[in-house]
Amino acid sequence: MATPGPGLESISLWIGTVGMALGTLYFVAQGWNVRDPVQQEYYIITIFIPAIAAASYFSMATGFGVIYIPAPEGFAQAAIETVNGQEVVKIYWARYADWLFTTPLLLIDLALLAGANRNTIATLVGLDVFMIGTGLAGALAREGQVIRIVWWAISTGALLALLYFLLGKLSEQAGRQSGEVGALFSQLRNLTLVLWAIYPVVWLLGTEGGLAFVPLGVETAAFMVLDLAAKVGFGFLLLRSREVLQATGSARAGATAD
Ligand code: RET
Repeated sequence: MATPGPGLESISLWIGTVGMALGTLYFVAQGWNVRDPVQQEYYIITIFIPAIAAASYFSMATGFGVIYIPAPEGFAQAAIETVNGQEVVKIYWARYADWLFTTPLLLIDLALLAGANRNTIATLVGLDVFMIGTGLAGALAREGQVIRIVWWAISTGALLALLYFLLGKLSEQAGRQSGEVGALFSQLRNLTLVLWAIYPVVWLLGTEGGLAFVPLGVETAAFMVLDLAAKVGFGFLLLRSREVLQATGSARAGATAD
């Protein structure tokens, strides 16, 4: 019962597992001979991102990262399954465990590139953890569809504040970096803005929102593609420019507290 059956859902979870594992191995191989401590910092952070996701995807593919909750009031019939005569909704909780750790790590990568100060980093990470935490509350809430969507709105509010901060404060701090660091920052920031904004839409239209406009298989595939792009795609773009990464270290060494 707990293992996802064959089909798009299961295939997506296995592609996610293998893709994240290959991404991890690729970053490890690429970073093996890196001796510069500033570059190493980026490798350490960026290697853990797909590594954590690979574990999370493996847990979902094998049925551990799944929980069935009683069908909340107001849910579309298409989002509901009947298991042992009970109406339930299948929720992949392991996604949130993954995101809770990996999204702050992605933001720390961006913040390091931008040469951000501690307060900026703390604000970004705080908003992010709040966003994932309230998203998890929404995913597990049994009090009815309306309550779940209120959780979604709270979480999306945190996302909007976070994206506003990325565009404002963090970009301003990145603007003080050299031209090529600034260009890499802008590229990764734009990728983040676009990809992150799609997550709440998939959630709302998929099973979690109870609307079930998008079936669970399609939703699982969509999250898998987004996760691979936001983690492995992001890491690939970041780590391929070693000279740029190194330049951020000399800028940081020369920077005074701001
Ligand atoms: C949730 C719940 C509903 C509201 C919002 C959400 C945002 C999720 C985001 C996730 C980003 C994940 C990434 C994973 C890395 O690969 C939790 C779906 C706003 C933005 C980038």
